Amino acid sequence: MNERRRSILEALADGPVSGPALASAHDISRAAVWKHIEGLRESGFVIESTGTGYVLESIPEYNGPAIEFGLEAPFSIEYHDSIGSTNDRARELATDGNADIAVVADEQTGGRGRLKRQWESPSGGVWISLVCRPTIPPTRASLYTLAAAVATAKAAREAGVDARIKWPNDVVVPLGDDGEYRKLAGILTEMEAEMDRVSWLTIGIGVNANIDATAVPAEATTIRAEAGDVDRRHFVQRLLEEFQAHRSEIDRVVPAWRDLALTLGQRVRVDRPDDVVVGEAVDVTDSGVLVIETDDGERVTVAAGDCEHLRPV
Ligand code: BT5
Repeated sequence: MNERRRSILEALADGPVSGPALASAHDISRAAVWKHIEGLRESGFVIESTGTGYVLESIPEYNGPAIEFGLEAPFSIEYHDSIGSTNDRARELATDGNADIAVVADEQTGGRGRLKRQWESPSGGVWISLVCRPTIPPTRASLYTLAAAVATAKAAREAGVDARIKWPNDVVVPLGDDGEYRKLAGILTEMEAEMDRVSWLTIGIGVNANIDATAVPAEATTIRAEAGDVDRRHFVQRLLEEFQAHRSEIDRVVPAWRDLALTLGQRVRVDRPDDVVVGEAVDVTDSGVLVIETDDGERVTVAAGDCEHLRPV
């Protein structure tokens, strides 16, 4: 939504406000005001014309302009009812030079996890990919993924779910006290970079929101199952606002991540491409690398891999 349309919408929300008053406040013609009102109506905003002017009666439940309206983060929203994968669309936008766009879909027909795994993405979930162009070296890129995990966990906690983070970036709900969990959300970050500089990042976030638990794998859970349905428009706004707060103060990310971590203190097994590390997860470094103390007392750092929580020995 462009700035003028957003400003007209804000005036309507505080309305009634007359066409001539809108025209003079925005320094545009009455015909141009009418065009904006019609455009907003086409996007699903219900705008009544009363004797004293226009007034906003309701906003659409979940689409691009609805998410942008009231959003306090500098992202524009590209919304799709159905798409193959929001990450694929985000990649196209990134390679075309765009930044700070969030691609949002109600349903994905080809949702992807890491290593080309399938990601179930039925209608009712929050499937979103952020296009970012931070001026950082590739070694700092994982902080953006951790920021997305923190933002997702915080938004889920506000929705009433006991969301925690499993290293590096799964948002999970604990089952009891021994490190077991069900997965609520996953994150898939892709990037293009040179040796010393990131060109772009696409951060794909999949949250099982208003979905029956039977529509996701058995070891997963949904916001519906944990806390009842969530207002997805508000959820996405809060997620983007928290992401913005953390990326603009990137040094806050790891402390915030630690506060939400379920993995620290757990016995873990991390599968790396060429070996396996087993031990206690004792810390994450300032760049998001996991520190594991193995059974023979050695400290091993792990930058990436599949992490499994094990039962204590
Ligand atoms: C992830 O992969 O956890 C990253 C998932 C990222 C999905 C988002 S949705 C928006 C954007 N567009 C995309 O196409 N992708 C991103 P990974 O850690 O590899 O986990 C994948 C595994 O989780 C699968 O092999 C299944 O076992 C399981 N899984 C599949 N669908 C699931 C779901 N909806 N909820 C929980 N687990 C699921």
